[in-house]
Amino acid sequence: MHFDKSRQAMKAARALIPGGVNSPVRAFGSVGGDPIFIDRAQGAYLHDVDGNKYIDYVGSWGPAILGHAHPEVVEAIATAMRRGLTFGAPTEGETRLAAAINQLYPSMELVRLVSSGTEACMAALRVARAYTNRDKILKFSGCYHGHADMLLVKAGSGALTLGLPDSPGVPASTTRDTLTATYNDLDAVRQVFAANHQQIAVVIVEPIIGNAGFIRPQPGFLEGLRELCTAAGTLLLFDEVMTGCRVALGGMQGLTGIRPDLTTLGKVIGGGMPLAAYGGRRDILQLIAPSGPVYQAGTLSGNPLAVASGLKTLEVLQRPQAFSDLSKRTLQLVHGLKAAARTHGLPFSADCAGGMFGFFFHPGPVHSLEQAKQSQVELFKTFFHSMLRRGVYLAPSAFEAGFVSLAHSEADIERTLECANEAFQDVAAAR
Ligand code: KE4
Repeated sequence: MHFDKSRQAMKAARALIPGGVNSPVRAFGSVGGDPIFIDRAQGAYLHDVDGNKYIDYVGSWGPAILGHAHPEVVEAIATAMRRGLTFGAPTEGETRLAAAINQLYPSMELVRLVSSGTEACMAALRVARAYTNRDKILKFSGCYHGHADMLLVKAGSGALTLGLPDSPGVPASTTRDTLTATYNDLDAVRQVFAANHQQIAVVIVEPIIGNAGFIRPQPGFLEGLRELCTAAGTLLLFDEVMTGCRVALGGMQGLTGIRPDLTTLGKVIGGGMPLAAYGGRRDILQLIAPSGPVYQAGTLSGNPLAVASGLKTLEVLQRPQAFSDLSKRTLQLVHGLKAAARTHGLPFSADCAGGMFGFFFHPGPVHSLEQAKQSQVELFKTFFHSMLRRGVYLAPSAFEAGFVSLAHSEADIERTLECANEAFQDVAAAR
């Protein structure tokens, strides 16, 4: 396997695009080497510009849950395209998508469609601050909620991967009201609430962290947040941009029965097209313009092509057996990885929920960013490149989650585990 054309492509890209990529985590910054440039993708497979084929476990960071270029989604977009790409005026498809989301997320009594998860989180925080007439927000270290200024504090994902959890260019005045606590540490949260009595507008949380690797909430943590928020008149915002329709059709709120006041969604609900959403209690969301004074807008919000893609994706995902098959495949992958790592005596822990998984070169358990950072990133780098050379494309960062699609077959999972066994051998030899 050679990567000559990707290397040339990266050289050309660097001359015109910061770091050669349009999103930092794509740059292989923490694993070293140049990223592979994708030529095309189909189902569970990516094909790079050098003609190499990979089983894909990034899935564009979540959206490609049906597999790439699903024929029914492509046809839905093509049909929509022939009727016009964008109107800047309401369409009935947007109402149908809002209804589909509301059916899966009853807590989202009103839904506003936007173009990215960043926009969704930014707007949700704005309306939370307006509703409570409070300025402070509480987030958790290692959680990533997009790149809005006030959220770039101890952020996860690319910021963490590149060791830039707090970004230059963000005025202190903007993050002065952003409080942080350690994930899964309810006592720490109680202390923050006590020190900021009746001043916190909203707690924003990834109900399973997917941006510091895969970190599950401990029993009682999310329930504790719900109680603390209710008691303090603080809103609870589940950022389900990654977990939504991924860990379960109804997200973590569906799995846990916890009803957040606000929710953000993205990725899967656009099926690969730029679409995200925020929503929640009617008495909160009706403050959003034009029904209320809280301003938020977007030229391409609710774009007809993205809506067609999202509607078809959610339709296919809700077919009988679809989600249970996805969950089964993911579990098979994680069990196989743990077994293979164990035979090579490696410090390794892995976990999954629905079609989302993660692993650390760490004996586990990993309950927080602080613990995730104790994982052996050097072992991850060796594993990542060893898998890449064998035709398995993992997230190019030790602090990201992985994603399986409906297109991943039993044979793909078995092939992946064969490669993992050899890659773990490389890791053990390199130790
Ligand atoms: P976008 O603005 O990238 O659409 O969504 C931001 C966002 C918000 N909330 C959560 C929980 C998220 O995971 C994300 C984006 N996730 C990253 C993957 N770790 C996107 C990949 C990237 O930044 O290129």
